[in-house]
Amino acid sequence: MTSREGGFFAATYTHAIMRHLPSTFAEHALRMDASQQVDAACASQQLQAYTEALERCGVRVVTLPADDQYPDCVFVEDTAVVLGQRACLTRPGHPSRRGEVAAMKQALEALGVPLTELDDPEARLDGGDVIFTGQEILVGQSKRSNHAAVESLRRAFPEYPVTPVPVEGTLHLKNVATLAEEGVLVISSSPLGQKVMECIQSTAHGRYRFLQVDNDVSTNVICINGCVIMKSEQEIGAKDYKSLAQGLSVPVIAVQFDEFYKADGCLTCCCLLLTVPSGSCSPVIA
Ligand code: CIR
Repeated sequence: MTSREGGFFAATYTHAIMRHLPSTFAEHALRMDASQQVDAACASQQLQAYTEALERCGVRVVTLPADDQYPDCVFVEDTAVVLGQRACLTRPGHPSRRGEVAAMKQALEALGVPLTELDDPEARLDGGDVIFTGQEILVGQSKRSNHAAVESLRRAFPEYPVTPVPVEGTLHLKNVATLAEEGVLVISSSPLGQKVMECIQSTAHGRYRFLQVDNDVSTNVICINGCVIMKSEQEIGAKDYKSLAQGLSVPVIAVQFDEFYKADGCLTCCCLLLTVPSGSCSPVIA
């Protein structure tokens, strides 16, 4: 549930939607840098550990079947934006990913989640560009997400301000910033991270504390039910690991996710977190 009373934001997630890894993932997932081979078996193990970490944070994980036609379909975050108990389906910026939305639509309907769609056919949006802070919606303006999506989200969620944030040189806004706890954004001290921070400081409606880490790869964390799931020390290095583990006021769980990073996937990208009121789910959804 989410509450805006008195500016307080608390989210209690009940469910996470994930998707199995398609057999086409290692060979055909979209990648900005194809120099490193993806190990599909290792990716499967990492996904299993990730699922267990989500379950430890108290959500029921619903895993949809993979679809080999869509090598990137494991990155479910990009197919919908969830705010409170409502969701808006996206129209992913890369044409090869648009067909992934249908399975998410079906899953959200089965869970009884009220759904809207982007009402402008020109709107392009990946969920990886959207940070809901509880006070407002920050939307990366990247190669994947455009201004028409900002306007569509304003109409879909008129109760929240929507703030565009230019993102250049990386895939999504959440590659350089995520919400870690109420009012706290993790941000990279890279030039892009600093630009994003300055934009949020000067144009956002909310006021945030920025927890700085050295590297973009360290910034993507999952804020879930009073915990943070973050990447392992092996993946992000001792300095950034310590900055996060000591800089946050909530317990952290670390997982290894580097096989997905080779295909530009972050931690947040493999789940869609939801709050489903009890009694609204259909019995069979996956
Ligand atoms: C893509 O290029 O669309 C995928 N290979 C990676 C998507 C990652 N999505 C995310 O972090 N939200």
